[in-house]
Amino acid sequence: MARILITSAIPYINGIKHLGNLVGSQLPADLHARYMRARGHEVLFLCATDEHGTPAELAAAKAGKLVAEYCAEMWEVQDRLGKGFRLSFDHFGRSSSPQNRKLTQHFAGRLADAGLIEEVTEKQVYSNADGRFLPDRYIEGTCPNCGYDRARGDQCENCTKQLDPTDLINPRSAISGSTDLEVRETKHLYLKQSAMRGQLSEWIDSKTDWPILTTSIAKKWLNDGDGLQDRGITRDLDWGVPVMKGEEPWPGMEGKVFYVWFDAPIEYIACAVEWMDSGKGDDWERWWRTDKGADDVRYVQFMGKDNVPFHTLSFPATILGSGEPWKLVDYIKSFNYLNYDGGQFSTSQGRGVFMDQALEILPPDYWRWWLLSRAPETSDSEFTWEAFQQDVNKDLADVLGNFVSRITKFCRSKFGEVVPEGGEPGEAEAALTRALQTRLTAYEAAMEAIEVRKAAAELRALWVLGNEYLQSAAPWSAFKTDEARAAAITRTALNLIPFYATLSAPFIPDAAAAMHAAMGTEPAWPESAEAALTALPAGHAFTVPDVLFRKIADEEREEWQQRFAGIRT
Ligand code: B3M
Ligand code: ZN
Repeated sequence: MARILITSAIPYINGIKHLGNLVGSQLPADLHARYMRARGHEVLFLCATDEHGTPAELAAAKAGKLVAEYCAEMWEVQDRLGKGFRLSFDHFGRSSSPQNRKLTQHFAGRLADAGLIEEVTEKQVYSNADGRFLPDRYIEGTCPNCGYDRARGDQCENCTKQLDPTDLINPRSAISGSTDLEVRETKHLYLKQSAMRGQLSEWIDSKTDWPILTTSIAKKWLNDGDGLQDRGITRDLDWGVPVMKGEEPWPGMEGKVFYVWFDAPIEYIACAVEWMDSGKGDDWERWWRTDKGADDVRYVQFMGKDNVPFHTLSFPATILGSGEPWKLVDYIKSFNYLNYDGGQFSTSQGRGVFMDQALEILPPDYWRWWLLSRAPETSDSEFTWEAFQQDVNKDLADVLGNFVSRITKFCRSKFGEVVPEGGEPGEAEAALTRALQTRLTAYEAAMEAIEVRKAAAELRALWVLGNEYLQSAAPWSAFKTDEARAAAITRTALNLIPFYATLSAPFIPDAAAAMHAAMGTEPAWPESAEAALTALPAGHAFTVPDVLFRKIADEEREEWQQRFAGIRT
């Protein structure tokens, strides 16, 4: 038995996440957590909301709420939706927690003591009307390159040119629209990441088993001239972790906060402290401190590809720079993007299907199965309503659901709701066992390797084998001439239900629970296909479950397609 620490990238607080966000981090992390628990490992699975930064402040202002109040409410919403999708976090924390505040200030103090922090005075745009400094992307104006009148201070969306706020013609505040802007001097802390290039490079080079997507992004940033620039870790904002050197004030930094990307990954650690403080956990340090037993832990992170540089360079720079024995990540699983029906999912534009909307139209298993079986692993993938309908109807309704319903109903009509007695397994059962064993081994290997699509394909193949067996062994025909033979087939097929339930649970936990409940069984990972097929003794009682998966009709699909074609308001 191993100990496995799993974190999902922590979603921003400002709004409900779309299905592309879900499949890029939380959902595959949940798949891994569920699988590892099912194999008997000790798992700590953590996630949280990422609550700091300008977007949170602005979203709160737009909602007419105090930012702390807004965050507390949105945390509730995200927590509820996470539960709705059956995300099995051991703790769903908040980056605004006192635990994270303390740890973030602690890390900053350690980095300063190690000589890795530099104070830099720079010029930044200040808005008199808003009474605040404006981050580059909150300054708008006309693009000097293409004339687009809503270019942002960091980039023109129209011609993609990278800009400085001072390049803009007629600059104005994106918050208030005010043109009363001036350039002021302000002091910030910079983390000297460049001083750690050698250490980081060596660490990344040692990770030969990482997915190519992860290492290629990490190496690009590491080796690109400005990829590992020293990085500003403070901001002139009200909302965030106040800048402190450990527990000491930081002269000259009064009224400033740490940059959201500095404190967000530290929340992975703080979340374990929250977990313990909430009474759910025992000892967080045995998961996070290598001097307290965490060197036995395997730490796996899940995230979208845009988050990779922060997890392969910035956060490790914080950890290594502290000079303290913190656990470093062992494996980073990253994902490409899921697109939506010919374009991109977009939170700011309200384009696509969002977590709350998805659950309004179908239960979580339908989405979990589709998203995971089509996870954007080796390239971007695309959600289309046609593909969704087709896969749900085929894989879940026709293959798995139909198998379970057919054999339980057949048994009930001929033998009653008990596993029938009589007959012996024959050649057909031996062949089935061999085929199942091959797929089971492949499924386990893919799940261990976190090859999500491959694992889904193997699981689907396992379901198909049961269906094919039932079709060709045809107990309804055998029953007419040889009742004992029909009993042996039925017994074999009934045994497949708890086998499928256990194997499928990481993907479709609700259906798996319903299958176990109907069969009067408990999840137990099978020793082998052979053992699984003879697990239920004759005489074991069961009930016919309700329909596990319903089909999506063409009219429904069209209706949803239309409903979600526009933009969420
Ligand atoms: N909140 C970005 C995102 O949700 C960011 C991740 C933080 S992980 C420490 O994609
Ligand atoms: Zn432009």
